[in-house]
Amino acid sequence: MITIHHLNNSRSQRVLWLLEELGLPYEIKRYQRQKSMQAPPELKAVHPLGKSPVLTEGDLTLAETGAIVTYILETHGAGRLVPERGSAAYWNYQHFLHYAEGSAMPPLLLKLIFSRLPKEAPFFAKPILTGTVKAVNERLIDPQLETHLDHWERSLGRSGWFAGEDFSAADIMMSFPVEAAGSRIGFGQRANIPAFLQRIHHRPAYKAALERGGPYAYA
Ligand SMILES: N[C@@H](CCC(=O)N[C@@H](CS)C(=O)NCC(=O)O)C(=O)O
Repeated sequence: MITIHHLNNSRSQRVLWLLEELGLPYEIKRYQRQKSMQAPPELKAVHPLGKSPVLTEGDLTLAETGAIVTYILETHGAGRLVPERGSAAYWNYQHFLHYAEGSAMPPLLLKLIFSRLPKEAPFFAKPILTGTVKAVNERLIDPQLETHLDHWERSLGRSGWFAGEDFSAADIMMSFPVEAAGSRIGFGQRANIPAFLQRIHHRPAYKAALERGGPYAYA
């Protein structure tokens, strides 16, 4: 039996969604974020990184969403949610599978960390930090994020999905950066990205995963 070590309100939601799309049985072991938003120490007993998601099945303990998604698809997917191997869509799919955590999330994480800095600083440091954060946002983070959003908008313009003509696991992987960008910076005038979000939110498996996983707020 597949077990997902699931931190509330986290990336782990994508794995539950994939399992629901595939109709596979699984169990959830739940962990609650601490006040600091960090995972509780019990997760380190499951995997040394102490992050979620982690999948366990038999003797296997696997961390990192992209690896977990690939494992589930290769061992239990029966070819579903992956474009035809070797096709152009397949390589686009591979791009988004790796890109979601490898390239899209880092600037979004920077944006989140920098936005919290002035709020958490002592009062005398707030003005300096506010100015520094504004400069870093304007010169570094925001232009990078605009480039990422343009890439998503253009890619979704082809079929409404990130890779090929059909919904695939690349869309599940990309959902987290897309949701995070929506709550941190918005999509500007772009239409394809919010339309993608609407489409995924209507999928029965997405809703079923939310019911099992709990509220999800993309903070
Ligand atoms: N790239 C990793 C990121 C894992 C990760 O940072 N997970 C977050 C949940 S969104 C976490 O466990 N945060 C709690 C913490 O860092 O203590 C993946 O996709 O699995």
